[in-house]
Amino acid sequence: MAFTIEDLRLPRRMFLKRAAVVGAAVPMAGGLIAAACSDGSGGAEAAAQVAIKTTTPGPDGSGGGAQVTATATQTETAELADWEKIDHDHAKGIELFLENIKSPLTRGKGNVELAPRMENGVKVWDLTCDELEWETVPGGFEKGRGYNNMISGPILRGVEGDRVRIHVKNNLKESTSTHWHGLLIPNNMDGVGILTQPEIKPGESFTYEFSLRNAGTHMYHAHHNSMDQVNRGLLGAFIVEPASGPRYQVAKEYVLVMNDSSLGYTINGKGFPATDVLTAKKGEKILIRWMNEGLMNHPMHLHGLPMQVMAIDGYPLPAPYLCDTIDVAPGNRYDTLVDCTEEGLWAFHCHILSHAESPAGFFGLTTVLAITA
Ligand SMILES: [Cu+2]
Repeated sequence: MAFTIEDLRLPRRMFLKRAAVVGAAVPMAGGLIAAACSDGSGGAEAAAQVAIKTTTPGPDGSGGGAQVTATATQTETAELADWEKIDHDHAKGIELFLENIKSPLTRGKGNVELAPRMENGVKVWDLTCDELEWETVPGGFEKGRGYNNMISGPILRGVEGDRVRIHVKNNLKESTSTHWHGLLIPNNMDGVGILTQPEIKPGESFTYEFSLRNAGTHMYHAHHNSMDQVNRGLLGAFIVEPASGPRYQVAKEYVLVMNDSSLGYTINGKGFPATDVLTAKKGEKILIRWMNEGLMNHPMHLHGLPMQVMAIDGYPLPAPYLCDTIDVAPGNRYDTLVDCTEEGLWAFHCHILSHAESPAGFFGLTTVLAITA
C-alpha cells in the first residue's frame, strides 16, 4: 500500500490504532498535545481537564473490559504497570513528533537562510550575538545564545571567489569573537579572540572581510569562552558552492547542526519530539549536510537505506563510500547523499543510545526520514 504524506498528518488516527494496546494511556497523550499546542501556560490544567472514558486493559494487556472515567493525571499515576508506562511514554513522544510536523510545538526556529545584500560587488551579512530563552522541546526553555536570535544561526551561503563582509554586533553580557570554521582565510580574520583580534566586548562590533577560497560545508561559531558560548548556541552553517555550480544535483538539501550538553541533545536547536522531520518522495535523492558543534561524537544511524559519503570537512572524497552510520565528531562536517528508494518512516538517530532514547521514550538526537509515494 502506498504511503503518503497524509499518513504523517493524521497522527491521532495512528494513535487511536494503538488504543487497543495502550488502553487508558491514549487520552493522556491527547491532553499533553493540547497543552503543548497552547501558549505554554496552564499545561497541567489542560491535561487535567481531559476527562476520559475508556477501557482498562487487563493485566495481560488484552483489555479487561471495565469502563472507567478518570482524568489524564489520575490515569498516569494510577492505571499503568511499569511496562505500560514505558509503552505509553514512547507512544506519547512519537505522537508529539508527528504532531510537530503539522504545527510546530515549540517557539523559535533556527537555521533559516539569510540572503546577503550586495555592496559594490561584496556580499554583506549582519549578525548579532544575542542572549535568548530558547525552547528546545515543548515547554522546555533554556538559557541559550544565538546569532540573530536563533539556534542554529542563519545559514550563510556563498560561491567560491565571492568577496564577503560580515558585521558582527555583540549583544551578549560578555565578550565574544566569531570564527569561520573550515574556511581558508587570512589569519587576522580567523576570529580567535585575543589571539588574532581584540575580543568583541559587550555592545561592540567587529567587521570580518575575506574571499571564499574553498567550496564545501563549513560553519561559523563563537571562539571566545567558546565551550560555553558555542554550546549555548552561537553557531551556524556557512556553505560555499563551487564556482562551477552546485556540487550535488538533488531534490532537497538538509542542513543538520548537532549540539549537546547545555541545551540538551539537539539538531538545529531542537530535541526530539521538536526535531524537524526529513521528507522525500520515493525516487528522490537528498543531500544531508551533517555538522557537529557539540562536545561529543554522534554516530548518526539511518534505518532502511544507506548514505553515500561524498565529502568530509568540505573536501570531496576521491572514492565516496556507502554506510548507514556516520560518526560525526565535534568540528566535523559530512556531505551525505541518500537515494530514497524505500517508502516508510525510517528512524534516524544517534546510536549512542543514551543520546536518543530512555524508558521515557525517544528524545534528543532522533528524527525520521519520511519517504512517501
Ligand atoms: Cu550522540
